[in-house]
Amino acid sequence: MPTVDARPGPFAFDPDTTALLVIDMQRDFLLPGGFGESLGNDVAELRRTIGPLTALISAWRTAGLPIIHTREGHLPDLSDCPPAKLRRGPMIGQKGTFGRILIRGEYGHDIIDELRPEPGEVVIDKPGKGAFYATELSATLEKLGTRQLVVTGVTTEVCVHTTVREANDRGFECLVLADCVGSYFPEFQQAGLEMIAAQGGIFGWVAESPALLKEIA
Ligand code: C5J
Repeated sequence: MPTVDARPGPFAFDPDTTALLVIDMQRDFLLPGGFGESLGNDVAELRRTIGPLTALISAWRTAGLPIIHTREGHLPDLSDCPPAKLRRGPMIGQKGTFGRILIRGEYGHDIIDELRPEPGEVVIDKPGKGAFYATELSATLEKLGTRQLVVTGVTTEVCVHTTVREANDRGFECLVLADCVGSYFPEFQQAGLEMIAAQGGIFGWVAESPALLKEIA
């Protein structure tokens, strides 16, 4: 079985039952001048994931393994956005540089050009931080026969963490790739990754993408 050099220990995986999850690599979060930057964030902290993710997605496609992309966002009438989320994120639904912020169908809500999904790849729209909540992700993974997830995307301590925790509770083994996940806050990036691998891998494993690429080349 292919085995990745990871923390807290080797991550052995069966390619037949492993899927790549690419979380929320959306223009609203990553583009200069967009929503993320308008909140005072440095989008360069997220954009450093684009190069490693491009290489990983390309290799994953060549290996013929499943890729699932997610997008955080809401229906145009915001009926799927809990009032509590809106109270703490009043910009959701407002007009931004790239259309209404975090609204499905708007330019800013979609995935960045560099990582555009290919036909046949699943794209899951999610209203929450976790990719399992109020989505078809569980059913999709069941149909694929997935037991292990390689988790990438943004942001490390929010949607990546929430999804890894949800996945862990559902019995999936998660490998999080440090160079393919990003946070606006370097200290959260570091702590977020440490939390996953701590205590014998309480939520999963952490590795760098070259260690995985070697195994699928
Ligand atoms: C956030 C996300 N940070 N995709 N969303 O609001 O992590």
